[in-house]
Amino acid sequence: MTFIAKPRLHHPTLHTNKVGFTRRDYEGRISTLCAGCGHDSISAAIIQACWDLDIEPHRVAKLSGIGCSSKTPDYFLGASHGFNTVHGRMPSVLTGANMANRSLLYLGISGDGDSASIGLGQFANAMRRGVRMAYIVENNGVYGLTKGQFSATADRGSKSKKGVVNSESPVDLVGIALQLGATYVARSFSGDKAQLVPLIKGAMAHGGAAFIDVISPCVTFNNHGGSTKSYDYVRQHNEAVSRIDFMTPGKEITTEYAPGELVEVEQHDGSMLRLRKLHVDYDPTDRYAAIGFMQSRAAMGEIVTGLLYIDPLATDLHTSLNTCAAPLNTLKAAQLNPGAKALEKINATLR
Ligand SMILES: Cc1ncc(C[n+]2csc(CCOP(=O)(O)OP(=O)(O)O)c2C)c(N)n1
Ligand code: SF4
Ligand SMILES: [Mg+2]
Repeated sequence: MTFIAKPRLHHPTLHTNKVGFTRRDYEGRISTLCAGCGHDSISAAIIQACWDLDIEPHRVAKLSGIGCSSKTPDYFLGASHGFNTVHGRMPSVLTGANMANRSLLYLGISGDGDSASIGLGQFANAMRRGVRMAYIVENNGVYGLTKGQFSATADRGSKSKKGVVNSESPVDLVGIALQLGATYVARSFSGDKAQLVPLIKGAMAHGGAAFIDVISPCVTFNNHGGSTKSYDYVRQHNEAVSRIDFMTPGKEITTEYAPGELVEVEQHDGSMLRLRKLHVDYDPTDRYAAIGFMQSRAAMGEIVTGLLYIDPLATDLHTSLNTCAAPLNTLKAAQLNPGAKALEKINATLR
């Protein structure tokens, strides 16, 4: 495996954020992906979002599966915790880590093959359980790493690089996330950083399961005329439901004078999502309307992007399981083993 070491020297005048890090401190190794791969733009958006949010890199745990997309955590947040799992198994490893230590921010990175093909069951259950995380699928409609076979998100009728027509129906991860109870659901495009960065910030600050499907063209195997995941196709069919700003708590809220209605949605940590609706009748807090809107637009050949659904009062798996607040590795022996009397009390409730 090849990788090029990045020079560690920082220019002394580089601007630092509130927690004292430069933007370069949020970078990783130099990418070995194909030049122009959409996945690299997503890495850049994650770097920007975490730097803007003043997140200390050691507070983030980034987990992924297998694929070109799942390689990308090596290219951002080099000082964060990382775990590259087995193909399609990232959600269960992330769930376990989250249960053991809720003090970290969990970032799940996956591909369409990783989450919609081999890992579909894992993806569905992580959404259903409400694991608190920002789960990003870098969706190119193919298995890039294994040379461009159709993945389960490839649209029916789309063509492979060699002209083979896909005859199977696609898995829509956004639809599944909405149906199974995810409390923050968005779709974006790797080529639209202005939309993607605030969506990632919102997901990182969200109090439950946040999912972002990012269409991310594979320039080597899926960027031709018959593809519905190419740069040209997505640019021509992109239909944004909202323009989004993210405000960190305490920051002065500036006013914008753009036309259209403005909705402000408070996140669990007090930060504010400001949605400038482009469709005045679109309500991002109505789960069922979001499903209907997305499906009707998909039938017209449009790719709906933006924040599709948010539950501002979201809770997570820790709340439903009533787990202890402290990370398990900080518990003392007496807390882990409270003794015979406490055990007798528990047993009494089960008789
Ligand atoms: C259990 C298992 N099955 C199959 C593979 C082979 N494999 C590696 S990556 C991959 C598909 C990756 O596709 P995707 O998740 O869409 O990532 P991309 O490369 O397109 O970013 C496959 C099938 C594997 N590594 N492990
Ligand atoms: S094969 Fe496709 S997905 Fe993989 S790095 Fe190259 S362009 Fe990106
Ligand atoms: Mg893929």
